[in-house]
Amino acid sequence: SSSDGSTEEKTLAIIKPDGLLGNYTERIKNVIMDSGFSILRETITQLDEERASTFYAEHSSKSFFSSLIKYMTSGPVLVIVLQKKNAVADWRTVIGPTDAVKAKVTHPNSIRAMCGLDLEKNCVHGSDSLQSAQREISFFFGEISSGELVGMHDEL
Ligand code: RTP
Ligand code: MG
Repeated sequence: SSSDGSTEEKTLAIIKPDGLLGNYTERIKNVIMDSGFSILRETITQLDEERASTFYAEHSSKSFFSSLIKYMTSGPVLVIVLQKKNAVADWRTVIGPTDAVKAKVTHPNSIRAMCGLDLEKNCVHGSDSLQSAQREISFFFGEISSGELVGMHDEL
């Protein structure tokens, strides 16, 4: 599969606990729609320590890991499967850099600039590669058939 923008891709977005608590969902969804993404699936869930640790396993040896897990389990999250051409890279562009403080300076129109607080509390997640996207979508939703109708979703 390619990531050159020529084929439809799916990616995983999460509105993190601070994003949901701050009532940013509607504004984030407006950005999603304005950026040309389709929402394939969405679900609200409360991550426990084990599920959050598995989801972010790549960071398990980092100094910020325990703080990240505490943050991601501090309240419910909204998990969304997005689809469009070049979805993985385009969603990363739309959300902006990891550090929301820097995002406000360098990418003022990004989602993290809009609703993020700092390097940790940055209000949204985006898969970092096609491979990560596939793993993360399966983690929350199991397998989604490639022929699935755009616009079908199970909640909200
Ligand atoms: P995400 O995976 O959530 O989309 O974020 P990302 O790719 O931009 O950043 P990543 O390096 O994967 O880090 C995952 C999340 O960990 C928190 N973080 N804290 N205190 C720190 O140094 C630090 N660095 C990262 C953030 O919540 C980041 O989104
Ligand atoms: Mg990441």
